[in-house]
Amino acid sequence: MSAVEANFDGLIGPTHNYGGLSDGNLASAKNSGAVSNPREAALQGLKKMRMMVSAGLVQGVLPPQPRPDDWTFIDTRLIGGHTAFDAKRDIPAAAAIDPRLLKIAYSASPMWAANAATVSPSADTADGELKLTAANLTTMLHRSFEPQMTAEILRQVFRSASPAPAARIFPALHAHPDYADEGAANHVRLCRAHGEPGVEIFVYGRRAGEAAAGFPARQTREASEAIARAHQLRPERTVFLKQSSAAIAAGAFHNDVVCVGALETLFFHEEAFEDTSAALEQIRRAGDGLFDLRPVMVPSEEVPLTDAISSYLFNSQLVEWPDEDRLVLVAPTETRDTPSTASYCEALVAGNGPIGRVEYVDVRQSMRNGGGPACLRLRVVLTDEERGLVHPGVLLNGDKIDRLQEVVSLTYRDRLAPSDFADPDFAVEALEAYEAIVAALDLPSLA
Ligand code: SUG
Repeated sequence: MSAVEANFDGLIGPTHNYGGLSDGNLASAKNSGAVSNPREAALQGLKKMRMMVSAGLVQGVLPPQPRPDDWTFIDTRLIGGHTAFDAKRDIPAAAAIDPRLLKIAYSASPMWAANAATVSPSADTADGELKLTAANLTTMLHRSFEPQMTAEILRQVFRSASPAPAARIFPALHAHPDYADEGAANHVRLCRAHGEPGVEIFVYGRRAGEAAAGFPARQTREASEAIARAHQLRPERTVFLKQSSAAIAAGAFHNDVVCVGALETLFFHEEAFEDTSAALEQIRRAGDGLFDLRPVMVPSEEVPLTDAISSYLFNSQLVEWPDEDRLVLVAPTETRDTPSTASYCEALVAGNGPIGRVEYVDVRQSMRNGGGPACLRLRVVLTDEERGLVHPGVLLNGDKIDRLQEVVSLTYRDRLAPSDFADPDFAVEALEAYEAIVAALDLPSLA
């Protein structure tokens, strides 16, 4: 079946800030409290999307979520017994009661679309239906407020309630640490061609009930298994791998910080998996008859784990580029600025392996919160028919990107400091900017 891999990027929202909210995410901790520039952040993201569109790739966008978030105030009783949020009344009160919760209510974290859902293309599911499960994001408090709205956005984008849906959208798994799930950031799909059946690889950090010291492992094996069941994946084509605890301890809070895969290629760090040779063997066995695995392992000797994590070499998009024989790695500029990863990349493309070029993109505003190019996108393989059923408002072309740039430039601030959160006028401004974005995407029912 002919199919394309579409990237749906999260549009960075008007409240993008450095909250220091993610334990185990070194960049988030390092930049905690810094002044952010939401306008520049969103424009950097849009520039990346434009590059993909200009190359002839299919590019979609997912809207931000409204922030400050009503439910953060209501569910935590930050507004006492009131049942609806009122900016003028509640923002100053929240700033006095619990500034951290107020910051959480403002988090623009839905921008990292790789954590929105796990996606199984129709070629992999027993009933031939494209399936997505929204991630519950239970591990980090600020992210645990995302899943309901994420599922709603996905339902609208993939028109799941219509008589001809593009995809089936499952709500998030039960919100308990045993089912902790962070979506596509811990999921890799390999295949010969996007429209052909592939192998789905789920990478987990711990098992249900397992307590580990140090940074949290955000994905359980049980969560991944539950998704594989719901998505009707063929067991013999599904692989569950354990992420190495060394990687988590070094700051790889998702597998996509140390590994990325596309088509037959798996590009990963030597210390990404608990047992590398067993992992490759499992993948080969599952892919037998479907594709020939092309592993590209980056040795610790050439790129120490600490450099891999600070440069985000692996948090790159690995893309089949129109008119190019080999894959293109869309990497953050930090990878070019880190000596070990820069020289690794030079040697990589000079060799005759499956990766032929590196394209560097500036997403520094997001990177300072631990979100590279790959975090910002959700990959969805779409057959021609499915693509035709997607809500057209979110599929981008140059004109639509122009429009979004205009809205961002008009409605987003270029300077946001933590003290601004206590100002109710900022809350009103941010919600208005959100409404302008969803209107531009023709998603008015999300307003
Ligand atoms: O969940 N950062 C995000 C970054 C997510 C990156 N996604 C992938 N690797 N796929 C996180 O840790 C920081 C927010 C703050 O501190 O304000 C944050 O949520």
